[in-house]
Amino acid sequence: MIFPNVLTIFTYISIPVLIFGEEVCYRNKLDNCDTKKMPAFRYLFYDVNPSEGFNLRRDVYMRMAVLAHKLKHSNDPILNSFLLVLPPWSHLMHWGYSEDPEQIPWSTFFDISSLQKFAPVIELHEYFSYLKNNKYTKSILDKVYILQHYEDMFESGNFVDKWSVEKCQKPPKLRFFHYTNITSNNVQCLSFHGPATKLSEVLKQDKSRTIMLEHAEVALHDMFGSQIYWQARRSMRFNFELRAIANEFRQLYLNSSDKDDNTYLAKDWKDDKPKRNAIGGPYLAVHLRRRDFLRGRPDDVPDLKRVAEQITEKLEELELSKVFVATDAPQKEYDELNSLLLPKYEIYKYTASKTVEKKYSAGGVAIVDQIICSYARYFIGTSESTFSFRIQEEREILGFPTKVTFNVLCKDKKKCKKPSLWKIVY
Ligand SMILES: Nc1nc2c(ncn2[C@@H]2O[C@H](COP(=O)(O)OP(=O)(O)O)[C@@H](O)[C@H]2O)c(=O)[nH]1
Ligand SMILES: *[C@@H]1O[C@H](CO)[C@@H](O)[C@H](O)[C@H]1NC(C)=O
Ligand SMILES: *[C@@H]1O[C@H](CO)[C@@H](O)[C@H](O)[C@H]1NC(C)=O
Ligand SMILES: [Mg+2]
Repeated sequence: MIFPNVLTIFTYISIPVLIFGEEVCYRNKLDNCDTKKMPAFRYLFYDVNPSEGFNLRRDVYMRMAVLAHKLKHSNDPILNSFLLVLPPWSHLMHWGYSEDPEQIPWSTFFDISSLQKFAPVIELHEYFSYLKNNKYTKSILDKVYILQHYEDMFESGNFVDKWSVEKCQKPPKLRFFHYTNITSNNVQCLSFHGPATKLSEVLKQDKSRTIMLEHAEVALHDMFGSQIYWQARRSMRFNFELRAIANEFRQLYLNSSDKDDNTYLAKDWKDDKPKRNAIGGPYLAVHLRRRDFLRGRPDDVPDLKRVAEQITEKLEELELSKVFVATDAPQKEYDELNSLLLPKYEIYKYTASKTVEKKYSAGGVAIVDQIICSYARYFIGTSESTFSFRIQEEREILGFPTKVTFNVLCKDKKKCKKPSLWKIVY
């Protein structure tokens, strides 16, 4: 399996120069720099509240990627030398884990060269390699900002964008990415309200070469659903092999191919053209979110009998016989749903081989589920699930008419929330 060369970033960013030490060496002021050393970048690290799931983390990435994209295009040498360091995936709540952190790099799930066509990103292990090449045995971050919400914001109703270094609301955590060899002697709490790009004000006044932002989810989108949001989103192409696994499943069980379904994408997301004529494979796809949603959102999640009714109704209306179900439900619940459907309907579920599961973890399996849902003729998601949101976005990128995408399972017919419609912008 060939993975994209993550070092291609150096062909795409003009090469400045670096000195390790207190001072940052900027590319416009090369005279102060030792030109024989490594490229001089500033490094922006970030992490997200540990309890957040994979698909909200993808959303936080987009906010940080938009920030990194804007920094890179800034004329200010203090700002345009930043690289965004991708936080490895460890201990995700839904993925079932043991003591040792998994430290899964982003290349396991995403096509790094695609990400790099939008924002200057590198993996943490690459950063480690730079350090090692320079005989460093640990990483001491120059500055850590722990983002926190203003405490009085909601009471005062004062939602002006602002930031200030303040007293920490919680004792700061001094462990980063589950590594023991990353530390910092300079940790501050940053009360923050505003879009992620406002963090450039913080990064401008702080000359540190390595800066970590903890709880990056506190920073918001500049404009959710804007053109730049969609560029960041389109750059998040999945890893090639995961796409190939999903395509094989479509072909083998669902008689679905890009040629018949009119779901071709350009090789490079930058060449994607606006379109609304995707047909999709001859199957209905349902994302059925269960487990913690059953407890956490009892008013949104229907029982399996209602789910079976809605599937049947839609298959009849679309004159289809196949339904693909992506779900986190235990096998027992899936079997029950299956038994509630008439035998004339065929129900499909993706089950990963041991090899795929080992190589890609629960995260990769979930991505294959998401991809298969993306190519269906009609999609029904689960209300308020970020897993479903990401599928809807993927379908916008593939060019489906909105009415076959923005649908959710209903608790009952009278209490049916319509999902928000986030149309793609080019
Ligand atoms: N394989 C698979 N996993 C799922 C599915 N739905 C949820 N999950 C798992 O549960 C997690 C849900 O968390 P998250 O990504 O935060 O989405 P949300 O909680 O639905 O908003 C996913 O990351 C998956 O690990 C599904 O349809 N298929
Ligand atoms: C920190 O530890 C990890 C895991 O042991 C290792 O892979 C990495 O290279 C180390 N970083 C440095 C800078 O030595
Ligand atoms: C698969 O799809 C093609 C194209 O729509 C169609 O001609 C063919 O009959 C289908 N095959 C099966 C087995 O349904
Ligand atoms: Mg979640």
